Amino acid sequence: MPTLPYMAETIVAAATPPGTGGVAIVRVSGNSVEAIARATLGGLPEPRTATYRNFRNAAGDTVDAGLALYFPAPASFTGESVLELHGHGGPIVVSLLVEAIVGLGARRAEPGEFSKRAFLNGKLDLTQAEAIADLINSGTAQAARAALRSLSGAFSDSVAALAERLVRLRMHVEAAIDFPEEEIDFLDDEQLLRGLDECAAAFAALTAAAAQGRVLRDGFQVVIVGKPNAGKSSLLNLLSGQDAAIVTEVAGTTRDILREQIDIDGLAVELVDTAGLRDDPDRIEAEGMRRARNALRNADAVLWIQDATEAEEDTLDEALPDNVPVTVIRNKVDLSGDAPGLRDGRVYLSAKNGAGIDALRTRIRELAGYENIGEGAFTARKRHMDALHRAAEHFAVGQAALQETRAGELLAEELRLAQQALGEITGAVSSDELLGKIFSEFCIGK
Ligand SMILES: Nc1nc2c(ncn2[C@@H]2O[C@H](COP(=O)(O)OP(=O)(O)OP(=O)(O)O)[C@@H](O)[C@H]2O)c(=O)[nH]1
Ligand SMILES: [Mg+2]
Repeated sequence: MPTLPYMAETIVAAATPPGTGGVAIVRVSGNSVEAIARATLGGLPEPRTATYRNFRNAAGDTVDAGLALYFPAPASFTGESVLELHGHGGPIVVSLLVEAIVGLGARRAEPGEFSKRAFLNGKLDLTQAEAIADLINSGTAQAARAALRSLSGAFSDSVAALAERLVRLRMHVEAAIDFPEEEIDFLDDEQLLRGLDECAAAFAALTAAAAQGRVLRDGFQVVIVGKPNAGKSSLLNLLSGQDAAIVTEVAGTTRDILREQIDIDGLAVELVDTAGLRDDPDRIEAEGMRRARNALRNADAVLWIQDATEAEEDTLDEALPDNVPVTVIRNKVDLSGDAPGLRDGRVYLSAKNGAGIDALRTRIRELAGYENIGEGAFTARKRHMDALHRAAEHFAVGQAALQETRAGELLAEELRLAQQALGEITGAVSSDELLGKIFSEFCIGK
C-alpha cells in the first residue's frame, strides 16, 4: 500500500442522518480498514465494487447485511483506505453496526473528522471542505448551486490567482531591492505601479464576490423597527405569508423578538420583528426594546416602519447602527391615500392589503446585492471575509509605505503578510486551532 503523508488510527461513524430510512451508511477510514473489513465481511471485497455481505461483530455474530464498498488508499474521499457498509436504515441496527466496528478496533469519529483527513491528505482545500458543509446545509437552491461551485474550486481558484499576483509583485520588488547599486526610485517603476493597480482591482472584485457569497450562505438579516402600532408585525406576516406575529390595534403588542425565514426569489432572508420603540415603556416593553437594540447590531439592513397617516419622522429614538442601510417604509397607504411603490428611497405600501409589497421585495434584493449574483457565484463565510479584509489591509499599508519611502522593503513585507492572510482562506497557511474550529462545526460522519 502506498505510504501517505497522513494515515491515522481508524475512525467510524454513520454517514447518513439518524432516524429511520431505507438504507444507512456506516463509513470507516484509517490504517486498519483492511483488517476490519476481513473480520466483519469475512474477506476483503474487490475495490470499488458493490458486494453483498453479512456484517459481523468481533464475536462473529451477524448484526446486519448489505452492500460493502472498499476504497483502497489513496483513491478515496479521505485519502486513506475507506470501507462503506450500506446496511438497513434503523437507529438500533446502525448503532449495533458502529459498535461492532468499534469492537474490531476503530474509534468513533469526531465531527468533521473524515473531511479533516481529506484536507490533511490534500484531497480538498479548506474552502472546498467548508463548501461540503455549506452544500449540505444550504437553505435555497441558489445557495446550493453556489456551494457546489465553491466545492469545485471556483473560490479557491480566485484566491490562488490573487495570491499568485502578490507573489509576482513581491518577487519583482525583492529583485530590485537586491540590486541597490542601481539606485532606483520605486515610484518610477511603471511595471510595479501597474501591478499594484491590478492587485487593488483584484482585491475589490474578490471582496465583492465573497460578500455576496456570504449572503448566499448565511442569508440576509433584515430587522424591522419603528414606533408602536406602525405595522411592523403586519409587515412580517405579509412578507412571510403567515400569521406568525400577533397584530392588534393596541400599541405595544409585540414585546419579544420574532424571527421568520423567508425566500425572496432564492435569497434567504431572516426577518426580525421587534418591540415598538417609544419613550415611556413598561418593564416588559423595556426588555423588548433592549432586545430590539441587540438585533440591530447583527442586522444587514434595517426597515424603519412609519405610519403614513402621520407626519414623516426624522429621528428614531434608537441609535441606528451607522454602517447598516436603513430604508424608510411609509405604511398604511390604504388610509393615507399615498400611491404605493418606491419614491425618493422610501417604500410606500400597505401591510394590510399588500399594495407596494413588490417594491419592498425588490428593494431588499438590491440591498443584499442580490441582483448581480449570477451563475459564477460561490459561497463564502465570515472567516473568509475576515482573512480577505486583513489581506487587503496589508496590501493598502504596503502601497502607502511605497508612496512615503519610495523604497520597496516595507511593501515587500506587507505583500508577504497579505499573501499569508490569503493562504488562511484555502488552508495553505493553517493552524491546529483554526482546523479544530472549522471541522468541529461539521456533523459527525462528514
Ligand atoms: N389600514 C391599515 N392598517 C394597518 C396597516 N398595517 C397595520 N395596520 C393596523 O395597525 C395596527 C397595528 O399593527 P401591528 O402590525 O400590530 O403594528 P406593530 O408595529 O407591530 O405594533 P407593536 O407590536 O405594538 O409595536 C393593527 O390594528 C393593524 O391591523 C395598513 O397597512 N393599513
Ligand atoms: Mg408588533
